[in-house]
Amino acid sequence: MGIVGNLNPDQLQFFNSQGYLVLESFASSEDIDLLRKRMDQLLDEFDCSKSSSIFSTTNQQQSTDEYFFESAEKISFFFEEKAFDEGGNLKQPKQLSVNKVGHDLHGIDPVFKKFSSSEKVSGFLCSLGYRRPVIIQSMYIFKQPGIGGVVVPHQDNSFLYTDPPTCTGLWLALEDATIINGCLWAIPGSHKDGLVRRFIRDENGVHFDKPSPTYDQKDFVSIEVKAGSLVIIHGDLIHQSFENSSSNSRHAYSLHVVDTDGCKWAEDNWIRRKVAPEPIYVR
Ligand SMILES: O=C(O)CCC(=O)C(=O)O
Repeated sequence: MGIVGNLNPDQLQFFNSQGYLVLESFASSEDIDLLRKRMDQLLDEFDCSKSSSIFSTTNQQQSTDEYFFESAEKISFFFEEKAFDEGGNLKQPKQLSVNKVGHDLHGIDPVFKKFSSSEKVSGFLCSLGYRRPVIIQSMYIFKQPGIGGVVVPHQDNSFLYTDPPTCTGLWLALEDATIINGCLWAIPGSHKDGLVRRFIRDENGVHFDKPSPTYDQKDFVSIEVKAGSLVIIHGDLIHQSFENSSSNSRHAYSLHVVDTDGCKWAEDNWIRRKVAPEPIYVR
């Protein structure tokens, strides 16, 4: 079957000028139900006595360990920083303690794989000009009630660099995302200023090659969306999310896509896969 782009000119124009685009009702309530129920099962099966890896964007260097590196080709569980008491025990059930699950749900789990490689997704990647796109990582993000951690301002191209940069984030709301429960925020148009810094993996672990600039919070706009909406995020767009101090979670499924035609994957990215990911399509 031929590949036809499914973004209209107005949508493309918005994406090109603002650096993001919201596709409302992208996923049906059945899609959402399937993904959420599957995650419930994965969490039930997860033995949290065997891992206590934390995910933190404020303390990324210290919390990046072998468990994190190996997660590139696994389904791995990362806890919220505030999930533990002083004795190192979970303060609440594991279901309310996990920050995210990643980074190969799309490659390993049949339910997540089916959604991730669906024609809905490939259609707009085609509109965005991808020639041989691969999903390079996936994350189920919980933003847990009360303890859901902040995600500091960043650009996705910093973490998943190709030369030239080709990363796009696809962020699917599995619950309504609001200012109250920690929705995404972005600086519209910031993708036009290019990539600020890179997250490098070397023999000593990981580090950023430059310090983070200081951002003026007044420049960010909130991206409040209903469950089922997909937010397409340009790889150079500065975006963030705040802590969730509300009593409602804010689940999301996030995919990151890069091209593998016409660009080169950087060997010093944190992800080093033994098995190259399959393209979603080849143009
Ligand atoms: O879900 C969030 O709060 C942030 C996600 C994000 O920044 C990303 O997927 O690139």
